[in-house]
Amino acid sequence: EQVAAFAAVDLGATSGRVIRAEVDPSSSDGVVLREVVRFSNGAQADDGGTLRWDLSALFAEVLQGLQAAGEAGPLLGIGIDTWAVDYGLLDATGELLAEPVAYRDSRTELVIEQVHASVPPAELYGISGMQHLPFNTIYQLAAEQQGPLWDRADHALLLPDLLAYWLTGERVSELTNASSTALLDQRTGHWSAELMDRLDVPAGLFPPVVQPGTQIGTLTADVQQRTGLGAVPVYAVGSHDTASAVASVPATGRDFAYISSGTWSLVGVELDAPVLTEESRAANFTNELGVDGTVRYLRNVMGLWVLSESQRVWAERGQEVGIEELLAEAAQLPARRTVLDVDHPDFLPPGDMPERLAAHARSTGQPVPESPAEVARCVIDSLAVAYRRAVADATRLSGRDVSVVHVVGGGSKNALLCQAAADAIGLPVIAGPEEGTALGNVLVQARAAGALNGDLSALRAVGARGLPLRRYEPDLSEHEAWAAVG
Ligand code: LRH
Repeated sequence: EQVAAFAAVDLGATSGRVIRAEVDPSSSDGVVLREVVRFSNGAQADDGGTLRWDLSALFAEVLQGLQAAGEAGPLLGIGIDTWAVDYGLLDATGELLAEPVAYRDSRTELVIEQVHASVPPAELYGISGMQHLPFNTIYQLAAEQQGPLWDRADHALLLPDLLAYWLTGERVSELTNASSTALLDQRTGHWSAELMDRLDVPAGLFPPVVQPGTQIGTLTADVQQRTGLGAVPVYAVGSHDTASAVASVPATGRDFAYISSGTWSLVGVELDAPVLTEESRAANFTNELGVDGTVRYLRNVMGLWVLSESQRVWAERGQEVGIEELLAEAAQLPARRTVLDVDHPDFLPPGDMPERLAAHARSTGQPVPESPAEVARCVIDSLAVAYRRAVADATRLSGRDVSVVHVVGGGSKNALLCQAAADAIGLPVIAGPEEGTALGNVLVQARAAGALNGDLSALRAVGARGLPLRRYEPDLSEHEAWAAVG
């Protein structure tokens, strides 16, 4: 009997991977993931200083990965997820007009006020449900309107949809990622004609919205030839990586909070309906749409980006420090010596994080982290405090009680951070799966292809089988010290 095999394409801001997944609901493992290709990623400044993704190069990596994934046997489906909010503009013939601008570029700074003059923030929140992030697509498009490509832009595709277009020739807007643009109407799950009209965005710029689990198309003849694959279907999954990550949470009940921990840490709860109160807006909580009608009520915490960017800067100066070594040394240092607001906009753009952390430490009268290990300790502690606040706010504002916190994604391997999170929040942390995003991607396409069935909790149960999860109990004496920080 042939197992059902799928390929998950999962692109993150610092690395991308293609994973071959074998799905067998009758086996003790349920889903087995095998990474076939991994490549690094990062935005680069172009000649004019604009930060861009080299999506064409990433697509070449994706094709190689798909080829490798198919070498072990036929694929029943392909699903794609990436980070949210970014997009490519296409001309009338479907050609990409320029490599996509990366969300950490500063181009929106000058247009946010203009957008808010057309649509006041409170009104915008009522329609879109999105927290204010300066890089939300709505602001990026406003900057684009003043740029050279706008007149030739007939179509916009969010990045996973753009990759799917290149694979299949079909253009769609997948729902979970579309919600991250702040141009979707929360109440209908479709593009807001009203917002688009008031912001002079042509109504048909983005293609119609499809639900995760929709078949987008099949591989084009050209892609088949380049990958050695057949006419494999490409399915829309939770194409916003965070949607797929949260779909993989190995929870049995509903009383959980999650931290999707990668470049960002997305911290919140899963709800059936959005929270659109003024208090929620003021607390900068977002209502992102998830798979199967769920709402991810969460806040973006700046995440391990601050540390990976520090490592990049040290390496540039000839001081390579591996993450394992850094964390082992940080674990020897006293906790909470310096706790900073890592969500401050200063930490959003690429650059000299150790220096920015030092400046924040000085201005708040705390010891300046000097060595790499001290910087790591400071980042971990600051994240733990940000997690504590986000979980407290999410539960208070939504009324959802939580008894456990699931950490999924690459950051689930970080034992120091997981224990600090458990201690700071005062709840057990369950860490894993590490490749949560790929797992969530696979669960949704496997159901669409008929290899799995059931609701989200049934999918989660299959995905959870055989996972090496780790549990961190909160140390209650430590909890008091964390709580005292705020
Ligand atoms: C995480 C993520 C997050 C978004 C950000 C742009 O990768 O998708 O959910 O807010 O990137």
